[in-house]
Amino acid sequence: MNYSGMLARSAMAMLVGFFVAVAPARAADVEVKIDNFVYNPQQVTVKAGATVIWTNHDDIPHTVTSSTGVFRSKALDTDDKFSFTFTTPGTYKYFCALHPHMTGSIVVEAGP
Ligand SMILES: [Cu+2]
Repeated sequence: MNYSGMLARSAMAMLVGFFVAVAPARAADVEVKIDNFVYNPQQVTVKAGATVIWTNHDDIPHTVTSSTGVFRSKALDTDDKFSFTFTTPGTYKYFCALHPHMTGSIVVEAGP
């Protein structure tokens, strides 16, 4: 192999190494939609380390408020998002502070 061929090979190896290094090693994000006064899906099971992202699709504000004070969003306007990363296994119930009949829960299982 000539010199430029070796250069091309090592450049390729560096590129591959770069993409492996930046690949995120974490649990997948999970989305919950707020639609028509309902959290959908109402119950979600995730692995520890996962981030849950709520998006308000209603044209009135809602919140995502933990029943035990673990997390609390501001009032989310239309298309606003709120996210929280769950690191500790357990069951996390939440509700909408503006419409307390709206409830949901996140079940967090021990990580992989
Ligand atoms: Cu609400």
